[in-house]
Amino acid sequence: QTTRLTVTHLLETTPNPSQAGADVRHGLQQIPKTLPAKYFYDDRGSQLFEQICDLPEYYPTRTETSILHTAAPEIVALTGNSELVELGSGSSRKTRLLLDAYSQSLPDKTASLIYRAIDVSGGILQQSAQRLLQDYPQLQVQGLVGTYEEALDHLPPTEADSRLLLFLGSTLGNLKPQACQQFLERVSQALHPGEYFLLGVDLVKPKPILEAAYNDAQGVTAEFNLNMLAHLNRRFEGNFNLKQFEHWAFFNEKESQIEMHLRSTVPQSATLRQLDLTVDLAAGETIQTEISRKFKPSEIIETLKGVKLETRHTWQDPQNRFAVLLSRR
Ligand code: AVJ
Repeated sequence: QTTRLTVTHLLETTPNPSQAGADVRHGLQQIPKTLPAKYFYDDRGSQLFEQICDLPEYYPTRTETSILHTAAPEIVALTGNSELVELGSGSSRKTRLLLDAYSQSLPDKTASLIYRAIDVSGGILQQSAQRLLQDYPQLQVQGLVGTYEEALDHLPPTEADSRLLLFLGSTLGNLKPQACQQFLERVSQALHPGEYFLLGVDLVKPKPILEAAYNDAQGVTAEFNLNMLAHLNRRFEGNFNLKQFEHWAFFNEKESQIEMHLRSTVPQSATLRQLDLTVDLAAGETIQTEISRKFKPSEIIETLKGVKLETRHTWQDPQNRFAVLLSRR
């Protein structure tokens, strides 16, 4: 039997390890202080995120899943024999809907389906890949542990007729407009003409619904937010005292984005020894840990068009909470 799983660690092959944490240093020296959202996702953070996805208040995952349930056979019909590449694969739970549809379209039992999963969290990647192999006998999985940028630069040539690049869950919303534009340019460059991009985005909606989704009653989102400091403590020999911070999330209507912050409840300082960095915080001072932009479909279609990605189909739920767009390079 051939090997059906390979996992490559891009982080460990980063040419310049002295750059590690440069983004943390930069963010903590900004006014106001910020931290990159990707630091949510150590193995513990990815687990907490999975819990968030099941919360009653957190509608995006459930809504996108229901959209994909309907859309999957249509996506297969539109894209044909494609390998799947996913940025931020996590548990790959939603991907299964596509794998189901693609598996059914394979010509015979000897044909194979290729799935390249990219995630910064090696633990969740390994675990999800193993589960997929048990459930999909014709599947070959390549795991790439690394950031989106690293992965887009390391995409191997396609073995199938085409490629479908997945970017689900509205992770695009974590990027400010300029970074978003640059990221999509990179996506477009990574695709050959005729290949596809499937994008899931959360849509603008009334503030109470949005704010409830990021302030759940069980406090899982608060724990997820605070875990970023625990991650930094582990990763960079830090001493952030999690008890002296509180979760703060609100919808900024002007920017059309949820903002998550960690608010210092006392005057304090913390050191990240490995970065040789000490940060001082006043009582009430905040560190922004995430923006989660909420989009209008027309605006996204325009942005995609600007980077040569032509939207072929848009699916939305009946309440227009979330949209899934299929674009072609
Ligand atoms: C995975 C980035 C889309 O912004 O809704 C969930 C992350 N943060 N609850 C989002 C998140 C707080 C999520 N994204």
